[in-house]
Amino acid sequence: MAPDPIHLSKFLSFVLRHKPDAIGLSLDPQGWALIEELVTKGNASGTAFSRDDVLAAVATSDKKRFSLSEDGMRIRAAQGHSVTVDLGLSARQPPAVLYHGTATRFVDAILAQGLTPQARQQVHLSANEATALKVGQRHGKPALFRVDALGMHTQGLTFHQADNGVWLTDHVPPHFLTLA
Ligand code: HQG
Repeated sequence: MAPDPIHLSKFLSFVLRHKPDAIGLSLDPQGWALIEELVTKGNASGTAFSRDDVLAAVATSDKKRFSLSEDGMRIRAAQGHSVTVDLGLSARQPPAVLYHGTATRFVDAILAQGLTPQARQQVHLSANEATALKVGQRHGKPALFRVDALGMHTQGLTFHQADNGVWLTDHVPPHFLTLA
C-alpha cells in the first residue's frame, strides 16, 4: 500500500534535514543520501515506502523540498537542515527586498537581535510576502518583516538561493529589518 504522501514527506524532511542517525542513514558532506539506502533503512525502521514513492514525494512536494542527483541515485533536502551540510550553493545577488514571516511573539527578540538561524543552518527568507506569511503562520499569529537585502548585499553580507528558490543568509542584523 502506498504511504500517505504528507507522512512520507515529513519523514524524508526529518531524516534528510535533521536526524539521519535516527535510521542509521549516511549523508555525504553535501547532504546527499543514496535512495537505495534510504529505502532499505527507512523500511527497516518501520516506515513502509518504495523508491517510486520517494520519486513521487520529490515530484509532488509543494515547496520542492527535495532535490535528486543528476544520476538519479541520490536525494537531498534543498534547504532547512539542522545537521551540518555544505550545499555548495554559489553566493548570489538577492532581489532588493526579501521577506521573512514569523510569529508576533518573536517580534521583540528579532528587533533586538536580528534574525538568527535558531536550530537551522541559516536564516530563511522568501521572495514574496504571501510565502513569508505562510511560513510565519506555522509558528502562530503571523508577523511579516521586510528585509533590506540590497543594503545587506552592498555591505558584503552574502546570500545563497536554494534549488527551491528559498533565500538563505547567516544573520539579518536589526537595522536591515522593517516590520511590514
Ligand atoms: C524565529 C519551512 C527569536 C524565526 C519554511 C522563525 C522555511 C527568532 C523561528 C523553513 C529570532 C525559526 C524555515 C530571534 C529568528 N529571536 N526568534 N533573534 N530569529 N527567529 O522553522 O524561517 O515547510 O527554523 O522568525 O517554508 O520559520 O519545513 O524557520 O519563526 O523555508 O519545508 O525563529 O521551513 O519549510 O523557525 O522556516 P524555523 P522558518 P518546510
